[in-house]
Amino acid sequence: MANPARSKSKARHAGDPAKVGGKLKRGAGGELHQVAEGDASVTTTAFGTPVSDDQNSLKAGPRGPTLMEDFHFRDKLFHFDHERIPERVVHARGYGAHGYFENYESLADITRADLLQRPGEKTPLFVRFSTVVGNKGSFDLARDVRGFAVKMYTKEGNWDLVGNNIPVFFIQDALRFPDLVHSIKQEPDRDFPQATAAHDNFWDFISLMPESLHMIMWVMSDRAIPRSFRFMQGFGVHTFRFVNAEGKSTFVKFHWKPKLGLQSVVWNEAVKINGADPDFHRRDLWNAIKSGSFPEWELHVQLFDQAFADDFDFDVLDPTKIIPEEVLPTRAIGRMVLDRMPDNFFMDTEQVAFMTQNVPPGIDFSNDPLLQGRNFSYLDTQLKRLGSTNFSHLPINAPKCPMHHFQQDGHMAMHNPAGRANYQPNSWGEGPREAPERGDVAYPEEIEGQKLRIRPESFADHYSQARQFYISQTEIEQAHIASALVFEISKVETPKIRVRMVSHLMNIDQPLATKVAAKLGLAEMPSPAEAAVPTRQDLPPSPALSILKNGPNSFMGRKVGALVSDGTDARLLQALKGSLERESAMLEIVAPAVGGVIAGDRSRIDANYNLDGGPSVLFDAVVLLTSEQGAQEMARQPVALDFVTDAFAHSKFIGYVAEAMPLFEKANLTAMMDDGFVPVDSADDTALFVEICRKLRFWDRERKLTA
Ligand code: HDE
Repeated sequence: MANPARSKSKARHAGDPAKVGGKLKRGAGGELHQVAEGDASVTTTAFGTPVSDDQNSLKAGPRGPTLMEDFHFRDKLFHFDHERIPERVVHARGYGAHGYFENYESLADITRADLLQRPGEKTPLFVRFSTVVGNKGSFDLARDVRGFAVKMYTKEGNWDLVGNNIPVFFIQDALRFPDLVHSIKQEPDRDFPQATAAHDNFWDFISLMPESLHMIMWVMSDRAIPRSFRFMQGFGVHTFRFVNAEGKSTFVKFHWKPKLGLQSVVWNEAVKINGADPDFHRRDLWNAIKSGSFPEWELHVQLFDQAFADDFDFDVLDPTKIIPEEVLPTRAIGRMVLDRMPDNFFMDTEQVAFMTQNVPPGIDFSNDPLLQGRNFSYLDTQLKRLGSTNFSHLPINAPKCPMHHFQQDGHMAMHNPAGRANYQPNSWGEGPREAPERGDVAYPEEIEGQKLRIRPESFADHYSQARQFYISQTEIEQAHIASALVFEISKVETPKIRVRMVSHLMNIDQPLATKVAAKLGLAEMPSPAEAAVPTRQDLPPSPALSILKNGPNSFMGRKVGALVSDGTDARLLQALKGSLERESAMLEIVAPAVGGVIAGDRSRIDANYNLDGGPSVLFDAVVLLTSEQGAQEMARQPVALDFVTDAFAHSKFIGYVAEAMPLFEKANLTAMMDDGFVPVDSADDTALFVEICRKLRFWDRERKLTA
C-alpha cells in the first residue's frame, strides 16, 4: 500500500475531504468555490491570518521534526492548553438560561428599585441553577442543595439574587463556611466521595454543629432530589431590605415559586437516573426551552417591619430560620420567564459571576452575618476564577445600562474611559460625577456597641424549626427523610458519629430518631444531644413546607414514556399523543430498537430510545402499548422487566393495553396491580390516563409496600 505521507499532495490533504484553504472552498459535491474576503467559513489564526492547512503541522520533510516557525500550530495549541478556568469551589456544576422578569405592579411605596416601579416592565435576566458539592463533571441528581442564582440587568445596575432551592443555610456565621465546604467535598487524603454528603467528614462536622440541623432536615427531604429545575422553588434565604424614595425601610424575604408546581424524584430513581442520564436536569431545561415550553416562576416577597421582627419567635437575621408563610403570607410581585438558551455554554454559564453585593438602589442588606460574609467573598472568588478585575467587561456580567467611571487598565481591559480626564474632580469638564439624589445610599441604620466575636442569644434555638419542618411533611415525605438519614449515616464508618447524629434527632422527633437508630442497628438509644435551648413543641405544622401538599394538580410540563413493539396500535398511540398535547405534556417512545417499529396498520413509529437507553426512570409515567407478541418477546429481556418493575417501585402511574399483560406476568406484578395501573384501550382511556397522571405518583402503593 502506498504511504500517503510520501506523496506531498496526498499528505497535505489526508483526511480532509472538504478542505477550506485561502479563498477556495470545496462544496458538498467536491467542487471548488471562490469565497469572499472576510468569509466566516475561512479559518484564520487568532490574529486573523488565513490558514491554508489546519490538519498538518509544518515539518522539515514529510517525516521530519515540527518547525518552531509554525505560528499557526503554536497559536492553536497555546489557546487549547489554556482553555480551562478554575471551576467554582462550590456550585461548580451548573446550567443557565436567559429570560426576563416582568413586574406586576408598582412597589414605589416600598422600594425605589427601578425595576419594580412600572407594572408590565420587563427586565432581562440570566439564571444559573447548580448543585453545590460535586465537581463540574459530576451528575445532576446528587442529593444536594440546588443553587438558584438570578442576575437581573436593571436600568440602575445589576441585581444578583444569589439563592438556593432551600430557604435556610447550614451555618450562622460566614467564618464557618470554609470548614463546612471542606467537610462536605471529597476527603482530602483520598479525593472521594464526590458529589455526596454521605461520608464521615461531613457528618462529623454536622454532628458537632447543631445549628445545621434545620437545613439537614431539608437536605434529607425530597427537596434535594428535584425532578427538574423547572419544578423547584428558589429562596433569597437572608432577610434583605427594601428602601423607598423617602428612605423608609421594609424588611423583605424573597421566594421564587415555579408555575408548574413542585416535584421531586424518589431516591432509588435518582440513583438510576445518574447512570442513565447524568445530564438529566440540564437536558430537561434545554428541551423545554428549545421546544418553546418556557418555564416560569413568580417572585414572591414576605414584607415586614421592625415591630414584626421584634415580635417574631426567632431572629430574622438568623439564616437558619424561616418565617412560615402561615405566619407571614407571601405576595407575588412579578414573574420570571426563561425563554432562551445561551449560544455558548462557556461564554455565559461558565463565565457568569454572581455577587450578592450587586444590588440596585432601593434594595439593601440586613446584618445577617452570613450575608455580610458573602458580600465579601463573591468579589474575591470572581477575580480568582476569571483572572482579571475586568471580568465585569464580559458580556454576561456587564450591566445593560450605561456605566461611567474612571476605572481603567488591568488585564484584558475592553473599554477604558475616553478623553483626557481619568480622575475627578477635574476642571476639564469631562467625565461623570456622583449623583447624591439618584445614587445608591446605604440605609442609615443606627449601629452601636462593642466590637465582639460573639453569637447572639437570639440565634441559640437549633431544633425547634427542624422539628416544625419535619411535622409539616406528609407521612410519605417523613418516610423519605428517615430513609435518607439512614442511607447517609450508614455510609459513615465511625460508629460514634452515627450515635451523635441520632442524639440530635432525639431533639427533633423521638419516633424519627428511634426509627433511624433501628435501621442503623444502633445497640442502644443515646441520650438527646445537649441543647442550648429546649425544642419548642408548640410550633404548628406549616403546610407550605411540604412538596406533596402543594402538588400542581396538572401533568403540564411532564413526560410519558410509551413502550412500543411491532404491531402496536398506531391510532391509540396517536390518541395518547393528542391527550398529552392538550395537557401541554410530552410523549417519548421507547422501542426494542431506536430505528422504531412497524405498527399494526403497517405505518412506521419512530422511537426516541431503545430499551437500554430509555429506562422508565426518565419518565413521570409510562404506558405499555405493545402487541401481545411484542410483550412476549420483551418479557425475555431483563431490561424490559426493569422498565415495568422500576415504574412500579417508584409509584408511577402505569397505563397498559391488555396485550402487554405478559410483561406484568413475567415481572411478577399481576397480583400487585393496583389503582395506579390504568387500562388504556381506547382514545377516551388515554384522556382519563392523563387526568389520573395529574396526581404525579400513586403514593398508596409505596404506603402499602412499606407498611
Ligand atoms: Fe455561596 N458562594 N457562599 N451561598 N453560592 C459561591 O461564588 C459563599 C451561600 C450560592 O451559579 C461562590 O462564584 C460564602 C448561601 C450560589 O455561579 C463563593 C457563603 C447561599 C452560588 C461563595 C456562602 C449561597 C454560590 C463559589 C457563606 C444561598 C453559585 C463560586 C457565608 C442563599 C452561583 C462563586 C453561580 C457560589 C461563597 C453561602 C448560594 C465561594 C462565603 C447562604 C447559588 O464565592
